[in-house]
Amino acid sequence: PLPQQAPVATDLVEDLVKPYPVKVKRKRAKHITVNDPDEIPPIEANVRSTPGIITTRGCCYAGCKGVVLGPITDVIHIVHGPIGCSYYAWMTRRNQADVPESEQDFLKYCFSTDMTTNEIVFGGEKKLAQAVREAYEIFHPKAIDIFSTCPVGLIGDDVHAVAREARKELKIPVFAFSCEGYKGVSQSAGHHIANNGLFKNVVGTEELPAEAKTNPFRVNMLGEYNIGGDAFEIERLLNACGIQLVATFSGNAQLAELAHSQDANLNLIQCHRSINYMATMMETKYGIPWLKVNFIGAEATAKTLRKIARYFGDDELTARVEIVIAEELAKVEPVRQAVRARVEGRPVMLFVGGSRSHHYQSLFRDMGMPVVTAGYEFAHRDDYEGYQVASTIKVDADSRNIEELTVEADPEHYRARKSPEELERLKASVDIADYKGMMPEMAKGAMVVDDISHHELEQLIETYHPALVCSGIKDKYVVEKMGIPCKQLHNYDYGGPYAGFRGAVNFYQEIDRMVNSPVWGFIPTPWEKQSA
Ligand code: CFM
Ligand code: HCA
Repeated sequence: PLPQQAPVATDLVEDLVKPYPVKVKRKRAKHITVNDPDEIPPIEANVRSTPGIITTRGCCYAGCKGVVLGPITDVIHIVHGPIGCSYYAWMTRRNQADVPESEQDFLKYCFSTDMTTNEIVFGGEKKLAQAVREAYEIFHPKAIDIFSTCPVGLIGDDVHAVAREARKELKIPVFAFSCEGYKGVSQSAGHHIANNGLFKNVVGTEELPAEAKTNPFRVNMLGEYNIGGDAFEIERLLNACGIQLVATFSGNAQLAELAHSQDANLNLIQCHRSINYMATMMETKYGIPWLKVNFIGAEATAKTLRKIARYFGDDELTARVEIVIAEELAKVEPVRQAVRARVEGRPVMLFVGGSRSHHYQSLFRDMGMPVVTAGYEFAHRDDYEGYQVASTIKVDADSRNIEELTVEADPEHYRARKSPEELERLKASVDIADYKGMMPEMAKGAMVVDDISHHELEQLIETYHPALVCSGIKDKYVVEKMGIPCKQLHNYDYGGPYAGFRGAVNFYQEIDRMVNSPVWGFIPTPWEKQSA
């Protein structure tokens, strides 16, 4: 059931954009709408931010290096650019890894060419080639990747030529990414560039050893970056159910795991926004079907495990999954009930990235906290309005039916066409009530705001008097100075994991501590100041 919704002022859209100049007003109004799950209103998304509105978006380099490729532990990631591009992204995302002693781990390092005026004027290729050589001589990594920042594209350094030469010289894979920060309109372009490079250069370059192929339930997790340890909890649950995790793209990931990931027989997508490209390419080339999942929230995790079991259609697996769910929920439920009694009905606002503003609504639903307004920084329209939920299967948002799609297969590469039985199992595993996108799963009357500005955020806080705002570092202290606790849903502040069952317990307790802390009583909110 959808959560209860607080009443909304009907002229709020008009109010929010009122102080803007005419052109900006017209533009921003298209990104703001009042939700109706039965008749999804259109919303503008994935377009250039309006200059000057103070967006919270990241850049193409952030999406490529920071998000998708940076978490790979045994590759040296060299950033070709001014040192700030590296410094401000150094461990701030809190993607974690648990690397065996015998393996290389460069996660905590920060490699940069430290581009300065000299390279801007005379070119930076030589310095880059030298940096690659030095990194190799000191660390002897299995592979090196190079990431372009804004100035690289502007001055025209050929990073791919440097990578080519380095490959010949060092005899290890060296690949470059043209992910200059200004490309595209957000980090989204960087995800796409990273997925293409990873698919072209890494996936399928190794085989899973025969002894690792005996379990018929072999999955990859796609779009799970192990922020605050989420991937550890997901792996624990999959193991407990007897499901083999081949690779995670790319949380706690080593190159070899990604290189033989084509030997999994199902892809599970957690963050659709950053990695749907990979799922599609792996389906087309290797015939691996994919399923959209959500491990955020206890109810959502239980559903996800059942969905996987339904796909494999094995009685023993199904029985094991039910045992795991029962055992885990028995531990979750007392905490959930206790917290719910203290937080129920208190309004929340959610403005994060490209998928969490949707997924975290499951956790707030568990606690009975209504999400009165939410939006993404950079997601695309399908993330708002509804997207494909499994390979070759789409839930039609209007009729709520399952539609079958045909895959445009490349006959040269397409190895294993899906059998009719596989298709049937896929269909059976898709619950059409689930994962249709943010708006079909949000209450009627909730405000949806894309690429929110600071002005809009502040005004929405004054309108809704939320008990909690969830956002990132660019808003956190602005919000807290207004007397409202702000939970970072990017890096989880100092907490996590929040995925799976243990994660849900962590999250309930954390939110309880935050919204019920007496400290907020000492900071008057703007509306308390006004009435004083
Ligand atoms: Fe996917 Fe992410 Fe997100 Fe994302 Fe990001 Fe992130 Fe995010 Mo920050 S991949 S879209 S580009 S779930 S870094 S781990 S928290 S904005 S909501
Ligand atoms: C990025 C990474 C980021 C930023 C988080 C924030 C992350 O976009 O460059 O603004 O708080 O999750 O670390 O999304």
